[in-house]
Amino acid sequence: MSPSDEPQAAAPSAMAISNAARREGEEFTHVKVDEQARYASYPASGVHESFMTRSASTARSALRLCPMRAQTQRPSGQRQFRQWWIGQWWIGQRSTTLVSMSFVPASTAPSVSITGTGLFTPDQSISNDELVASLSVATERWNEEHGAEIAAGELEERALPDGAFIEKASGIASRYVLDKVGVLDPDRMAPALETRSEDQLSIQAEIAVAAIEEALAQAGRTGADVDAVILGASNIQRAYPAVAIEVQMAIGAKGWAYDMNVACSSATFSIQAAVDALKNGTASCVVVVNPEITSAHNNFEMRDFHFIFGDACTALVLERSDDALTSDRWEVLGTRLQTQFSNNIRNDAGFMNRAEDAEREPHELVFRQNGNRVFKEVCPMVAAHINDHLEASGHPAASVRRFWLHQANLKMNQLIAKGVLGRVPETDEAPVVLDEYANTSSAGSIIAFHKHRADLATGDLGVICSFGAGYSCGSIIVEKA
Ligand code: CO8
Repeated sequence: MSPSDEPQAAAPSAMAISNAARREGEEFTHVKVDEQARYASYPASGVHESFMTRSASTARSALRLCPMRAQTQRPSGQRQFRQWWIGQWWIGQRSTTLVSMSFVPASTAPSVSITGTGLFTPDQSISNDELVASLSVATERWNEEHGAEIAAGELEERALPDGAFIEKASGIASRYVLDKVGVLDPDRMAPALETRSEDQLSIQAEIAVAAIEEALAQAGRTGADVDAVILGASNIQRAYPAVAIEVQMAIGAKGWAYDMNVACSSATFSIQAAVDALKNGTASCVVVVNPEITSAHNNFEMRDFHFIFGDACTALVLERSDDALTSDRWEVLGTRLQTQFSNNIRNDAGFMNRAEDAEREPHELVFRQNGNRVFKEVCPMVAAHINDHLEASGHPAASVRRFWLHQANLKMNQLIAKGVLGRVPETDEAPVVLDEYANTSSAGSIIAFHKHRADLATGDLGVICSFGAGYSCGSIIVEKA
């Protein structure tokens, strides 16, 4: 008898699940068996493995285990997943259901929702053509200035940038920056940002407040309702005091605030921290804010990097679902983070620079990467990450209506979505903002979520996913309430 001939274990009825749930001491008002998860996989390791072993002497007998999941809803409205295994033993055509194994205890932590999003977009934008024109001038000057070393073979001549390459290789057409004039000045190649005094709001705090105001308005909240601010970004304006604490003061929030940095994954990592704080009761209304001033640490002098990044700031309000004032609420069904060390994206600027024996090359103190290797290594990592997260949460990829992916490279996003869905995604399934915004580091996936969620309906599932330096990867499964 081949595995495909084996009879399938019968799905327990909703009534049976309900009864079993009651035996666990819980009351459920609604039980829905997730049919698509029924035979999705077999246990390959751990305690269940021994049950899978067939008897060598009785080829016509076998034991089969099926993973089962049910979505349940408590009288309070809180929804969650229950998992268990059902076993079936059969000899020839006769089968007996043997076990309905124990429930995995479901979390009793409260449900958490995203109740507002905000976006700050600088008012200055640079097209690929403008960027290429400026770098071409700078490159020709550099080659001229270093003509002798180039002729002596001590330095390599720098190649000119190409606008057609940029759009084809990355999908980026333009980017917003805080200061266009400084970036495009061939003698400067960096934004000209004012140095502010201690009694002025810092630039990073200022753009954070702008995004937060929009997010709070959506949530029907004011700064006085907030009792935690988590500021995540790929570079923070200063070492201390935390910019998050400055933002906390500026919006009139209570509680606590801190900065954190996981590069492009700073938003999803901050979301998980916010969700944890809300679930464990250490905060009741959390603002996550991602002010990315990438233009201040991008290398506009190198054609490999000059086109990649743009500035923007996103903000999210997270609250316990029961506390939400808005009906436009996105319940967080699960969060998952992953890191794996790599030198392929690196910036060595830091407080140790002035104490180091050897002076570092200027290009080491801004963004640099081996983009091709990042592309090849990160795409499979992220697709596997999302697949594992969805499977563990009981949501088949086909049930996900939208993926709000990190916005680094269009081809990367298509490859990742294909690795999850098994087909090329429709534009609608993995919306793109990088054509207009370029890579805004941690803000990218949240810009996509902010701009492309209004059309989804109650019950629609989505995944916010970031990835980048570290390597790091974070996914947040959300459901429109
Ligand atoms: N114009 C013309 N030619 C160019 C240009 C250009 N602008 N740039 C590169 N080339 C050339 C290269 O020199 C190379 O030439 P040759 O073959 O002679 O050596 C050729 O084009 C091909 O280069 P690549 O193989 O590098 O080209 P790819 O097809 O790989 O495309 C990309 C390059 C677009 C960079 C692509 O590799 C990519 O997008 N990779 C993924 C990158 C990524 O996602 N990185 C994540 C970084 S974001 C992050 O983690 C946050 C960090 C913190 C934020 C920092 C803010 C500043």
